[in-house]
Amino acid sequence: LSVITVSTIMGGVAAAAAPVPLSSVVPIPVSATATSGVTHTLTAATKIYAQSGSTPASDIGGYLAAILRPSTGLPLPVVPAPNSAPADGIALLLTGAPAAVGAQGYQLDITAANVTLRANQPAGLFAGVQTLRQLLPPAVESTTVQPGPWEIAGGHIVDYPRFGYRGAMLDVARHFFGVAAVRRYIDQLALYKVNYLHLHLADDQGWRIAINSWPNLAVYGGSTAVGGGPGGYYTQADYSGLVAYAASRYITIIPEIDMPGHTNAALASYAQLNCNGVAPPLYTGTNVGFSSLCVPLELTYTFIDQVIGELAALTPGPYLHIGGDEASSTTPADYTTFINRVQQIVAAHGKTVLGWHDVVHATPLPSTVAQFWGTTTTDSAVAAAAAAGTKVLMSPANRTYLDMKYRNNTRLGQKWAGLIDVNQAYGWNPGNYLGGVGETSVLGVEAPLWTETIRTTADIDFMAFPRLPAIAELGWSAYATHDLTVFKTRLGAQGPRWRVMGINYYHSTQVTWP
Ligand code: TNX
Repeated sequence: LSVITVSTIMGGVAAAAAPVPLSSVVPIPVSATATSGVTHTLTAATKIYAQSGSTPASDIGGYLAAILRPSTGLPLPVVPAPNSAPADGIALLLTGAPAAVGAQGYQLDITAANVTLRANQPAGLFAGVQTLRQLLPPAVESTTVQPGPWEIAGGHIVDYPRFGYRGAMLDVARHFFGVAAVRRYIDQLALYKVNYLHLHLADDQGWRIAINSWPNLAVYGGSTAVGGGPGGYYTQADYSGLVAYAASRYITIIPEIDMPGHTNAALASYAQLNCNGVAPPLYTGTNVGFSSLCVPLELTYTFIDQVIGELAALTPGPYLHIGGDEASSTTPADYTTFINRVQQIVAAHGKTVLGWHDVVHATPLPSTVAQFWGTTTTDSAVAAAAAAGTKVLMSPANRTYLDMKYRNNTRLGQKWAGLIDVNQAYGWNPGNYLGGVGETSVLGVEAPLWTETIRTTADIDFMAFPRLPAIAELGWSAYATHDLTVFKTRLGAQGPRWRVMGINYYHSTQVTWP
């Protein structure tokens, strides 16, 4: 493996002394073979050729051009590819990719004459574009013109994901994050081939999505946050805009309405949803487990049906997340009754249930996915569900929780699941971590960011970087490539790129930052 030499700092931006080696991409590709001595250089003559007749391919070409133009100052026109592979420029083709790369993978060939990216589906082209982006010098991420040269190391990459689901969760309920902050996070996720963004839209402290049939949820239930801030919510137009923006980055948004617990904001907004008919006050603390929807009340299910109906209509993706965690104010019998009924409501609206793994204590539908958030490597109820066919999304709290502190003195975050620095975030295997939940039961991995202590985009950056790329690599890269030392070299090499991008990352002492 070659050493990365990108760190000549001039005027605050790293100028490339040598092309970024193929071996430095995060997540590491399935296979990457360098062609020594060969580089491809972007010039004023470079064109981006997109598969003729494919709107997604030309949109991806436009996305790539929009990243490259400001820093390179090159025109980089996006034009239809000729029928045979073009002799020059960057080609984004939906022909000729190996079947083995599947729907999300790609093949990338870099020669002196051209760059040829091939995929079976647009999602694969998008993933390959992220690899290409990381192979350009960090300065390519700048929003102002930089000197170049814009060289890419020659070679051949074949790459596809280990798991189809690579996710991140953002809690917009404890503190609200507006459209711009979520877009910023979506763009960061895309760079590491994350393809699902789970939005935790409602909790005790806030309801963050307008529901036309129950308007007070957002207007009143969304009016505050942890610590008593002003809160906020997405209009349905805002939310649809986020869904579309994410889709343009090949990311599917999964909305979560957490229930029957974590529902104080809803209960405060409508007195009639409470068993005693009295609305509790809004809540701005950080306790959990004190609220519950009223399980015996028929109106509860009318309410859920209408909320789920509106959310389903806003959601092109397959999943709706129903929460189901920490329902300590609901009896076990009521919990089962409730979850089983809500699963039927979700199914009636044509969606697949995702729930925190507590839902396995009810009767999961065959399609229900359980998101494991425990801190142990054994859970007999989850293992039994997996044996019966339930798929598991892996978010072990002591590995993937981006709200855990890095070290005792980390200014932000919590410690209940332990401290999580890079070694801890990266050092596990999602495919055999939880007893009785083997690789074939694992849908994928997700890194949740709870926001009791997180208020700004700088805070999100700090908690997500560098741990999010570690979790993203566990989700994408074959376990045969798993190597902590080599990973940390590649991770450190991302630092200059994050500096150019203005990402406020944590300078983990477990990583050498060039
Ligand atoms: C537990 S993880 C929760 C959340 C908190 C988080 C804080 C889970 C399913 N529930 O309500 O925000 O801990 O780390």
